[in-house]
Order: sequence, then C-alpha cells, then structure tokens
Amino acid sequence: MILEQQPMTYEERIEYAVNPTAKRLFEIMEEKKSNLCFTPDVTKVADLLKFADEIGPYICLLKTHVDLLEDFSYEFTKDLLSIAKKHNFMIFEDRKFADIGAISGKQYQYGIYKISDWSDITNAHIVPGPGIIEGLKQVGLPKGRGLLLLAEMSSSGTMAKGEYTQTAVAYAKEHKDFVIGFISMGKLTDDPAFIHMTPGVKKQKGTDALGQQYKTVESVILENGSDIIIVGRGIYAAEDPKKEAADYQSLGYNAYLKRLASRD
Ligand code: 5BU
Repeated sequence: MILEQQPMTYEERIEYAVNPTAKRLFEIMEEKKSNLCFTPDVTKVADLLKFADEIGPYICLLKTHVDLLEDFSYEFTKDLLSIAKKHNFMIFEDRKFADIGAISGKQYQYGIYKISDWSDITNAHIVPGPGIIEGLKQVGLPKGRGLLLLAEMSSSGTMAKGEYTQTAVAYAKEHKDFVIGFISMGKLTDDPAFIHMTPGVKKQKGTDALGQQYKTVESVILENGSDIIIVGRGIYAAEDPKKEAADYQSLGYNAYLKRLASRD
C-alpha cells in the first residue's frame, strides 16, 4: 500500500486522467460529493432498476453483474442508461474477464450482453498476461470506455497479492489510455490518474460465510488511501436501503475530506 505524500482532490486529478471515462468519473465524484459505488446484486431486472432509481442520487457509480439477471433483455440496458443519466452516475459491469485477448474482446462486444455498448467501465484479471488488455482495448477504447485491473481481491486466501499485484500496476502504466485504475484494497500507486476501487466494505468489520472480508469505510478511504467504496449487501440487504446509502455516501466523503485535511 502506498500512501500519497500530498492528497489531491478529485477535481485536481481530472487533468491527470487520460481516459474520458476516468475524467467524467472524477467530475461526478466532485459534483455529487460521492465516492460510493453501489452494487445491487439482485436477480430480477425490475429490482435492479428500482434500486438504481432509488439509490442513484447518492452514488457516483453503479456496479452490475448482468449475468445474475434471470430476465435480462437488451432493453434493460436502455432503461438502466436512462436512470444513470437522470441521476448522473456511471455504470461498471463487474465482468472480470479472464481469457486470452481475442476471446475477451469478443465476450466484451458480442453475445447476449454486448457489455461494451452500455457499460462505461469493466474489469479484467491479469492471469492471461497483457494481451487481455489489448483485446479489450481494441473494442472499448474507440467507444471511450475504461478498464479496471483486478490487482487485489477482498476474499480470504486470494492469490492476487505481492508480485501479482505489482504486475497489474506495471500493466496499467503501459496502458494509461484505457486502464483507469484498479480493484484493490487500497492505493497501489501515487499516480493521480489511477482510480482505486475497493469492494468488501461495510459499517462493521466482519466476514460472510463464503470468504468475503469486510473492512470499514474509514479504513479503506482514510487508512488505505482508496478512492471509491463498493457496497452491496450493506445497502441492498438493509431494512432502509436509502438511509444506508445516504450514510455510506457521507461516511465515504467525510473520510476523503479527512484525508485531504492532511495537506500542508
Ligand atoms: P457485498 O454484498 O458488499 O459483499 O458485495 C461485494 C461486491 O463486490 C460483489 O458484487 C462482488 O462480486 C464484488 N467483489 C468483491 O466482493 N470482491 C472482489 O475482490 C471483487 C469484487 Br474484484
């Protein structure tokens, strides 16, 4: 984990970002005062759209797993995009591509989901080597999309650590036009262009029954220097998801402000 010497605002980082999706994300974070990404991992389109509309005002980014949806149709993506426009948030399909470049590129562009048509951001494992970035870039870059590399994971026993994580950072630096940052547990590089997003976040530390490890908002943003908290069950499984979303938004943003307060 690298802690920045002099924390920068989202606004200051806009000019460092090379990719248009990264620039827009920083703008939204600044404008909406939100570093919250919500991931409503539900299995029905109507539930997802309802959550997107209800929680939209509090978030900068909505993360999806479209392969969970039992009633997915391409029409759904149009409805989601119009809600994203209404509430000014971006979309991140958490597809975790992991094949050779040629196939990952096709999976991104074709099939039922046509992810590159509607998702601003997607992500990839670096297990196959840098060809996966090239394959996805050929499809995504002409559409102005951005890619996150899975440099670390939140689950216990993850193999994504040490040299593997450092390799992800090196690949990202070679593809700054398309790679906008990382899924990681904290800041991995001081380069202000890269956005670090952290899943496995709840109000209380803990675990689920299948290896998920939860950290608190403050530990992720303030101590580990990440930029965006990704919250799923902490919001959608709560009794009052709207209230929880408002809480996570202010917890996340206040932790960011605290980090900035350490500037000289
Ligand atoms: P939760 O309900 O807040 O535990 O959901 C976490 C989400 O983040 C879920 O959609 C996972 O697929 C996603 N995730 C994760 O939990 N850990 C990781 O390392 C990565 C993604 Br990458």
